[in-house]
Amino acid sequence: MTQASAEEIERLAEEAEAAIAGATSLSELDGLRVAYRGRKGKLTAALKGIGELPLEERRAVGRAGNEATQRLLSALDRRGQELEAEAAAGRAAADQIDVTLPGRGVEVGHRHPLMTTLERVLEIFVGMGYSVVQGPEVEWYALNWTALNYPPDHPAMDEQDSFYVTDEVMLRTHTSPVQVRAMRAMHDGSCPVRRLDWRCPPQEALASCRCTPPPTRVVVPGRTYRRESVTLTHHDIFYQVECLLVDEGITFADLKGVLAAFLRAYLGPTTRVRFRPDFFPFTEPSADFSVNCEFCDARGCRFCKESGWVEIGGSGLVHPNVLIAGGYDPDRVSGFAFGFGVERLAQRRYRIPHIRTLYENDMRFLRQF
Ligand code: FA5
Repeated sequence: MTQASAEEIERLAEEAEAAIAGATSLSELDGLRVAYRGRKGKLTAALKGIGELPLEERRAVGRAGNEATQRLLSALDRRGQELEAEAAAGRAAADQIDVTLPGRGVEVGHRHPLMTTLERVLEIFVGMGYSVVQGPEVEWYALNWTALNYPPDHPAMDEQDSFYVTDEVMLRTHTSPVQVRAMRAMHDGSCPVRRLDWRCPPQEALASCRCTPPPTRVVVPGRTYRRESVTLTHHDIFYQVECLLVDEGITFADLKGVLAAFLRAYLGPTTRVRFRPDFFPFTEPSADFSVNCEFCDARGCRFCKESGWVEIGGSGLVHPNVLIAGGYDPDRVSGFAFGFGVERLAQRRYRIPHIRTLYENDMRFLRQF
């Protein structure tokens, strides 16, 4: 092999520079580095026999070789930096966020309107000094009826058609049995009333009392069950809230005051409240209570059965026999109680025409709350 001339080496350098300038990737660039400067590269080969040249020529070829190597290195370096910059710009473009795109929303869950209603209701009563207590949904017949002064086979039981588990056990039709449970819970630990079988005749409760129970002031939320067809305002499962106050000297005026204060706190200060005589075996006297219908502005509609009033619940002064069942002496104390439907209240507050929508879990409905 004859040694390349200085001109040939310069041409090689030009060729390499052109190839490097046209490289489109870092790996292609690396290939070119190997092709010219590698152990078997073109430039390396062109400079191989330089030692055998006469001195003058060796100087010229040597200089050309050094220049060619410098040009090659700086061309590789320059193009390398350009390609790195292009790659970085590409990555940045790919990572860019388009802030004008609509966001991917995260759906936040929230309380069911019935639970919101219940929480607010309890908050109001707790604010008035009542304690929240609960009782079982599967209840003794003796507490759902007998302890509440229902004589055997009394027709009033038919008004609350029931689901029975056994002859003695049923799904409670109202939260009123918790009245008796709450009163007995006020007796001190040593009083036999605390340990009485719930099914014992009510008179036994008072007869066996060995203490003077303090006043009972409770509010009782809970689910209740009745065999009923579904209408705009009736369901077979529904929530009630019961309120019971037993103390010395409680009158119907206290009942009206507390109830009206509660209804106005929950439904608004302009709410009109109406009491009408009613009958419940466990209160005497008894009254149902209604508020003005919001759907028709009290002019009369399907929701209020054309009356302009929506019945919310029943109330009255606790019957002496129920005080006895709770182990209280009716000659010493008196009390009031009332109970109402939570769905009915929510319907009136949020203008929900059909109770069923509270149980269907249709998201289009629930999202409105
Ligand atoms: C009672 O349940 C009595 N325990 C209330 C009571 C308590 C009276 C304390 C005196 C003292 P009534 O059956 O009327 O009463 O029901 C009370 C309220 O529960 C009704 O006014 C209504 O708001 C609601 N309610 C009754 N039945 C249903 C039903 N099927 N679906 C939805 N709500 C109902």
